[in-house]
Amino acid sequence: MITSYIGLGSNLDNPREQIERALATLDNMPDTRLVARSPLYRSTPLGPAGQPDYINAVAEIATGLAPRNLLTALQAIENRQGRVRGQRWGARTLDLDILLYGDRQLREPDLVIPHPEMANRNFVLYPLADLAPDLVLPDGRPLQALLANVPSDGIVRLSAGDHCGSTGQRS
Ligand code: ROI
Repeated sequence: MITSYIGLGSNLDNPREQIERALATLDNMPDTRLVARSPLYRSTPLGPAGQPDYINAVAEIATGLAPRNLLTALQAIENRQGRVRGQRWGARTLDLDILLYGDRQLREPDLVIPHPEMANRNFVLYPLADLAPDLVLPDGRPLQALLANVPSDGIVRLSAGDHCGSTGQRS
């Protein structure tokens, strides 16, 4: 089994519910187990203005699926939860991104791992750091160094009562 981190984002149709549903579904994928989930975060949109704030989270999974099969399974979940591909960087009901897949580095036209934008996105790095503060990317960059380079504005951790407290829950 490989440890993989999945980024989740939603800003349409009750985003929190979309994320919670997707987390439950990740645990039901073939050959895959949800190991841990980050708290939920609210983040201002990166991309075109005029869209609602996002809810973001990161999941840690253990999977026996190959990267390509994992991508296909995630896209099926997006589609089942009503994802319509519209404007680039526009609002979406559910976005599931493979951030990391063990130490693998992959560069295919439609599948690049690690996720090429993860280092620039606070809404990915903060929840990832809740789950794996000591993580080092396959290219040797420590997660903490990346975190120090992104702004902390525009992102709020939703605390206990909002959801599940200040750190990730492992199951
Ligand atoms: N912006 C935020 N804050 N969160 C996201 O998950 C997100 N996802 C995207 C784009 C449109 C780039 N912007 C985002 O795909």
